[in-house]
Amino acid sequence: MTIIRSVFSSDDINIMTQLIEEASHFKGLTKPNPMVGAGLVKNGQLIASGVHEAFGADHAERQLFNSYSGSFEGLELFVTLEPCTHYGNTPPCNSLILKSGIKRLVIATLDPNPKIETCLEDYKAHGILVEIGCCEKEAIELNESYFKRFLYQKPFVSMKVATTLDGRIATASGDSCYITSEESRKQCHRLRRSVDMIAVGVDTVIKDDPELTVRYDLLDGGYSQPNILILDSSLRTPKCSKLFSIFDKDSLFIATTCSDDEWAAFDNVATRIQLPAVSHEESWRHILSQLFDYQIYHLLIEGGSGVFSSALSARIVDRYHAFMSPSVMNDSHALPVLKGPDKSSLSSIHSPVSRTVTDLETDIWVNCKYYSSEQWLKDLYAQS
Ligand code: AOF
Ligand code: ZN
Repeated sequence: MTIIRSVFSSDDINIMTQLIEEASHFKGLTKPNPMVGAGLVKNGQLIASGVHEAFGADHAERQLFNSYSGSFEGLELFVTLEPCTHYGNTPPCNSLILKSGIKRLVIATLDPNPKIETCLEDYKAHGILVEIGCCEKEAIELNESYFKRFLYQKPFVSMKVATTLDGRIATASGDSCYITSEESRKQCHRLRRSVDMIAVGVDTVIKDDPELTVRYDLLDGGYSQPNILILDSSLRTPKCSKLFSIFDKDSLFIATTCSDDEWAAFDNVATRIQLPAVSHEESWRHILSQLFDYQIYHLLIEGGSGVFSSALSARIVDRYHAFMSPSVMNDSHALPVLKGPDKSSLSSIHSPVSRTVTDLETDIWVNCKYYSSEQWLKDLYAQS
């Protein structure tokens, strides 16, 4: 079916932008389901809104309809994602909408979930004008790991680095606590609670013995601790690492090329991601496809330099978060953030499609996006 996307007024865009913003406050609470916002509009004004607040809770549309007690006659409904048509954790939202009496339905973007049927004709038959495409790129960005999961069957990959202004992540002796400000670190923990898994290399585990947990009381309110992945081809992870006392076998994964005999010592404490003997760069493809089978839809890479470099070389990174302190080390032996192969030319520079810059106390946070929202939209509409 060819779906025509409409052109929208600035009032429409403002309303959808507000709903996307309201939905985004629940980042990390709805996963693996999407964040969704819905609003009722009268004479160009948003008069009531609803959001999807947690996995398994009412969808945004139902939350809105339950909280609104006025008449629906002649109202418009705005939704940041196409309404569902299936019985899942909750009954379908399209039947609520069909019998509501609204006159116009504005949808930011179609839903890539194959369970959802696009039923534009049904809305039309009930006298509802449907318009699609209002703030569609923003709506995709709101749920980027959800869209990647259904469009490409791959986990979304983010990478987070904390550096000095001269791009160093630790002193020559390995000291890195802490280069960035407390505000930067808090933001990093917010990032952690929004993902399904954090990945680090075995050298980081050996040198730093990290906990990789969400702290600063940021788990209060129903958030969950992400799973952990250690990239450790020859199984050098020390059994006394803190990670083993914090995480159990179901939440701690090790990607390795080791033999069954070598693995035996870890079998009761970690889940194995078995890799073929290929380069680190090539191994990412195998890692991501196995993680996807474990329902890992958003992976956050946290170090160290070798892991960052192989992920960038493999072109698997969708977002690069650089938390940068304005200080410099000015020491050529200090650890650089990247240790890529020495083959770059200006034409091979890895440039993002877009980026935002945010002040965090003394630091800046550069958030680079590498995927093309336009391409994702093309692929979404080609599939529907
Ligand atoms: C949500 N929240 O507000 C909307 C969703 O697991 P279920 O039964 O709740 O269904 C999840 C699917 O419902 C989800 O993948 C998406 O296709 C659709 N819409 N989901 O979690 C919402 N509107
Ligand atoms: Zn629904």
